[in-house]
Amino acid sequence: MKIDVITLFPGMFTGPLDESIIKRARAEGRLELVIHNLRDYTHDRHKTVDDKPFGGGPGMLLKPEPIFEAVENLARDETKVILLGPIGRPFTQAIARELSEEKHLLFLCGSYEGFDERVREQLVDDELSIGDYVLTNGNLPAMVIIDAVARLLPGVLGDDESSHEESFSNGLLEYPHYTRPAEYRGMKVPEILLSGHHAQIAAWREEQSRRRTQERRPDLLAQQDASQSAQPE
Ligand code: JF5
Repeated sequence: MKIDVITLFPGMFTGPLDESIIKRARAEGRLELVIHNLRDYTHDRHKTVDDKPFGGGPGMLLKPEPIFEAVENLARDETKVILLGPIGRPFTQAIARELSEEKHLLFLCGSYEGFDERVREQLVDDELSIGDYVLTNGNLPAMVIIDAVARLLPGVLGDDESSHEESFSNGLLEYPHYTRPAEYRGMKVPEILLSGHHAQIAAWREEQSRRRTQERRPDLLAQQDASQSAQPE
């Protein structure tokens, strides 16, 4: 997969996406990631990217011209152009799975007060939020989404890192995990996990997942019930 990012702060991306699993995915050619500076698409001496809002009010908006030029320069027919910000639809693991099937993603990272609405009307295919809070710009949200998508690309996770039993893969939170020693500071690993009874272990884990989800994220169970009782259209 190819991912392009258009940002005012390209330096923010070096580091987080240059370590660990994402570093390996890039080195192996499974993910091609290129960061572009929006200022490179300006033509004036001051490399102006923002301006005051029509109608007045506080703050600045990103002006449309550099963004249109950048997107027109980088996007192809198959490109999905994604805007990040608090008014986007909530990003989920299901959206991560869908995005991981795309050939080319282009992330537009806003700053200041955001984008001229014509960018949304003409250039943007989807607008995503990573949660109900406000950040200084869309760079961290872009990195979060790139990380969640890249680890789902074919061959990126090794067998030991498999995403099959992790939280959200079955709509539930993960069950508790233990490793050696079997007793540590008086705290014992649940007997069932040492028993070798694979079917009973699986049943225990499922029960733990349900309990934990009920306790911490009842909204996830409600969603599951809703999707299981939904009538086919
Ligand atoms: C941003 C205008 C972008 O604050 C966010 C954000 C919160 N959840 N998901 C994204 O993005 C930065 C702020 C204001 C555009």
